[in-house]
Amino acid sequence: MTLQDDAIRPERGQRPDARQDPRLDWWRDAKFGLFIHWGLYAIPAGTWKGEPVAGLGEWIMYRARIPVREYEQLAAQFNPVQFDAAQWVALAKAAGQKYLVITSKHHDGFCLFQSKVTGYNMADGTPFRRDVLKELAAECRKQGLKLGFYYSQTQDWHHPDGDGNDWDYDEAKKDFAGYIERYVKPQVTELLTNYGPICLIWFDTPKGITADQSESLAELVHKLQPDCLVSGRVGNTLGDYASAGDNRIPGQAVTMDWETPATINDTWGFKSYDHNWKSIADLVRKLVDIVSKGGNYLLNVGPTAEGIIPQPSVERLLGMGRWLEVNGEAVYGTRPGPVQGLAWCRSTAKPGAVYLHILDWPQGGELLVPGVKGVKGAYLLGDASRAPLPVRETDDGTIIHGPAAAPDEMDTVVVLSV
Ligand code: FHN
Repeated sequence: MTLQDDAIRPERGQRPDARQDPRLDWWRDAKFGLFIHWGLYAIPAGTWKGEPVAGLGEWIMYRARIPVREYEQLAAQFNPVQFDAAQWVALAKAAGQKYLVITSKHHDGFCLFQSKVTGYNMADGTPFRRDVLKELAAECRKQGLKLGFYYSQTQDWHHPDGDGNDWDYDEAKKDFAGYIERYVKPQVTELLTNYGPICLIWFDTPKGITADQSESLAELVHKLQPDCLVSGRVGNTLGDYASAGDNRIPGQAVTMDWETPATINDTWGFKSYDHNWKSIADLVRKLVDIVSKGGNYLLNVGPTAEGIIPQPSVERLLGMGRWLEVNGEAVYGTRPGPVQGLAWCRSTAKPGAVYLHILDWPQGGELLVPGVKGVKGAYLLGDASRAPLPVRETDDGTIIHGPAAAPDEMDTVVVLSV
């Protein structure tokens, strides 16, 4: 296993002393989480003044250089009457996801939570007048899902001293340090005080944040909730775990705790005309690829302004959940397996078991697995009767005789007792 990979920038890497930290054990076993990007950008949904705006949906304010005074008026229209925290949490559960991370504040500065330092928030600044994070926190507790908050610590296009908005504010006059002290820290404190146990804070786009600033944010999180994890995107290699680039999967197993944040279509925040949906098979294979390399998959949905998770996302998450229902044993709680670097196969492992994930079933069903020896037995995880498959050891590894045709076109899991 390598320590680093191109997909993971060093500054978003893991704090070296976190590598053996037992606070991460639940996260190391969880493997699959739900990311939710939701905010005012769901209202324009990729179109501003009748024109489609290129790029990610949640970046519309930046891409169209929308003045603060204009953009913030969207808050008066944000009334997601269909929002139902119970449904969102139930969807994550049915998908087999073990934690949920939602944008408490994205780069546009709008907050989904009630905050004493700004009225630019869901509970005080919209007709909805509800703290959706409170409702999600209650539901997560009820349904047994861990809850984390995304928080944009560096970029804030609404705050005069936040990073990124050079069309309303003069960058040279910004007091970024003051913004971190008097705005970011009080908000992080609110998030870690008012919503019960929070499993992680997902800081993002560190950009020019200094090492001292990153460190003081990580320290604040750990002081308020010692078990709360900090994402690698707090910057300066000070996260509890590393963050790969968006939708990036390392080429090989990595000796770090790491996660790939990813989209089901192309955008994070809802865009009405982004229909570039990945297939269920593609998503299952990405999950397995990531897990076989030691990572977690944080897969995103972008609800609409009404509070609906788009149906294509729902269908795909439920499809993944159906696959995990049968094959979850080969995903949750596993570590990278001994078979690495093959195009047709991934592997995960637990004490006493190796799980071969066959992505491309060989014609005739004879699996030649290099490098694995001492196999005591083999069966298909999808076979409830656990009928033993013939196994033969060779000089180079092991040959397993499976069914002639692929039992599962997405990924057939063969369990080896070792
Ligand atoms: O700029 C953001 C983007 O909008 C989105 O939130 C992703 C999620 O990983 N993070 C940033 C880009 O890497």
